[in-house]
Amino acid sequence: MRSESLQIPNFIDGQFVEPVGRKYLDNIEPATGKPYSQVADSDARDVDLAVAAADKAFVGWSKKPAAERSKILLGIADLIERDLEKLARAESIDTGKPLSLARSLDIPRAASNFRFFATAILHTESEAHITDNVAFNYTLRQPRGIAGLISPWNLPLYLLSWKIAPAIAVGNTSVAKPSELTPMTAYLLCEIACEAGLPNGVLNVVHGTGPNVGGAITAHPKVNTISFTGGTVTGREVAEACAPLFKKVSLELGGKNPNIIFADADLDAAIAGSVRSSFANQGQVCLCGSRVFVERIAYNDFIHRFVDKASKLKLGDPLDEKTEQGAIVNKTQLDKVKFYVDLAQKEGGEIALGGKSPEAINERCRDGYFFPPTIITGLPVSCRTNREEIFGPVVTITPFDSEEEVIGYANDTDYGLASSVWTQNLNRAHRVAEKIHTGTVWVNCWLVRDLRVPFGGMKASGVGREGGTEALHFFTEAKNICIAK
Ligand code: TXE
Repeated sequence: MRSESLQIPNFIDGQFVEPVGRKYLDNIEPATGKPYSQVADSDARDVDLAVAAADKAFVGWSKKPAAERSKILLGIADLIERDLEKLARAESIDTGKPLSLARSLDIPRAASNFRFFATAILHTESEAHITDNVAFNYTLRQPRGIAGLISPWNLPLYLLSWKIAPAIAVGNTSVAKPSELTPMTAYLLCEIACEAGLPNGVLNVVHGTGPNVGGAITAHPKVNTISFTGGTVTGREVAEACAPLFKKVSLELGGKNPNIIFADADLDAAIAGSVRSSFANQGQVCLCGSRVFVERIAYNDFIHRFVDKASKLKLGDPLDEKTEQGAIVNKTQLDKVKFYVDLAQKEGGEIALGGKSPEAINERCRDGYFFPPTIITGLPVSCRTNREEIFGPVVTITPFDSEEEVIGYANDTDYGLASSVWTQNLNRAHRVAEKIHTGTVWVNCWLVRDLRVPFGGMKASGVGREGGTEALHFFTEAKNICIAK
């Protein structure tokens, strides 16, 4: 365990450095509600230093053969795996998520992100187009320069590494900004990057608030590529800041994802999958299915069994091995969850499970931000609770009678990130998947992630795609070279 008084510094040009203004923010452990470290409260001056370091490093890094870049990224992946336990514990303390989840999902995925892009760059192809009798064209995909990478608090190392790995694999340098609520594993990653021999300035991490640091990154004229994951309201601000500077932008934003259960589904699988998709990470995953729709003939049976299974999830101290539901990330987010549970009741909803703050978990967690899995029924599809992103352990369940009706419900939202469909009818699965307006449709599963597939949202859930070739293309500039015959 680290010392309680740790002050998390910035990482610029391969060195851990104090923020220029020497200011720090408290870093609070959600399970206890108490500060356990501090994080640099940086500003535009620190971003300027990071950009200068990234700029200086670009020529050397971008010219390095892919095989050499690959080797360093593979080294980072190995070290993340070596430090799995330390990183998982740090992630659990910082976010409130169960240690078992950080150990089985977040940290292994961070290693996979580096390994995936480290090897992807060894297997790229370049397009060639022959213009009959006139010319020969080929496409060069070159690194763009400095990438600004802004990530949220729900899956800190998982999502930050999902941006850093492709950005630097293809030869860019980077200035990353983790969420100020969950900076610890980004700090530990910088130690790993040094040990793996990543050249100075390729990865720079500037900690601090969104407006001060994120705002300075999006406004910086030398940062020409921005990859952002976070809330939709912030995403709009990022887009507005980038537009006049013609930056290339990828936005992965919120969701209000439908989870559709047809009566012909394997109900055991659908219920187990729905409990996970509703409450994993306390519902704080942008892909969580927060609107559950169940075909009316299976509705009563589903609710009974779904409530029963969700009620058995063990809410507890995130560091307890048996805990399945940890703490909400901070008080603001907890208050937001409570607000929506109150609103749901004002809108006519009935609480089928949860809905109230739990008894104290234990002495250590007496002041922590806990809220139990909450299931709400009886709400109209178009009410606010069913339209606005809550981002907590709260789902609504609504019956439907026909395929057409439920497709209408699923699409009746400003968001379009992901959906799940549970059915044993293959034709129906294809039909429904085709008509749902989300970037990902899972059929008879949830959160199955192949890093090669395009990942991203439609409508207010974002712009652009991450993953596989999409990410390699996003972080490079395509240049056509036309040679006359
Ligand atoms: O996220 P923010 P917040 C949703 C969820 C949540 C809501 C707000 O509904 O309740 O968003 O959460 C940085 N310029 N999601 O406020 O602010 C910020 O410091 C540049 C969904 O915590 O979007 C952090 O690093 N950057 C989501 C990152 O943006 C700015 C995950 C995301 O924080 C900035 C998190 C600015 N002006 C919340 N302001 C998902 N889709 O996974 C803030 N930031």
